[in-house]
Amino acid sequence: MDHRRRVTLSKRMSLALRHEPGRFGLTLDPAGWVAVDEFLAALRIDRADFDTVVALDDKHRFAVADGRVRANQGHSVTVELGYAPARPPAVLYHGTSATALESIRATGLHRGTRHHVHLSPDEATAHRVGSRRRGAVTILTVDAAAMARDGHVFYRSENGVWLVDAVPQRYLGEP
Ligand code: HQG
Repeated sequence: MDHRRRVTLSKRMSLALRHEPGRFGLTLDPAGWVAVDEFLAALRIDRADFDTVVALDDKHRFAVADGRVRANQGHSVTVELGYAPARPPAVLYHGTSATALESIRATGLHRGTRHHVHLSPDEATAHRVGSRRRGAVTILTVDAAAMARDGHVFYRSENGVWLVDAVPQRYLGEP
């Protein structure tokens, strides 16, 4: 399977597991899992292709365990992922488009349609996240140590993305 096909399949799988399971006739359990067999039938993907996407996905977006699959993060549907609160590194990063900066400076980072604000452990990752947007990329630093001290709860997804409810503007800076 070539790279393009893998990306296409990964996007469809993400759509089904994060945002619109109903569109594929699927129901996720409360933690976001669905049986692999059911998932493959619903998306009309064969097992070998599925295994390839899961194994080679550049961000390890999918977890497979006990015959079930789920997305590690990124949901807009309600799920309880069950990650334990975790102590973040002192600084985390957020990559976004330069055009969002003014609004972010005014109101902080909001989670939008997703469950959490997504933060990256390093600038390079944040840059890749921000590059999904049009135009120039901006990297913001997040004073995670101060946030944690002030009682904000952080989670780290299975695939290394840091999650938090919101980032008030006073914790934001520039690298
Ligand atoms: C922006 C991808 C204006 C925020 C990535 C972002 C990530 C504001 C956008 C994961 C704002 C939300 C999540 C404010 C936040 N004013 N804009 N006050 N607060 N924003 O896609 O972080 O490839 O929901 O900066 O790698 O871009 O899907 O979040 O640009 O890990 O696996 O609102 O999605 O992973 O966009 O990306 P998103 P994100 P996958």
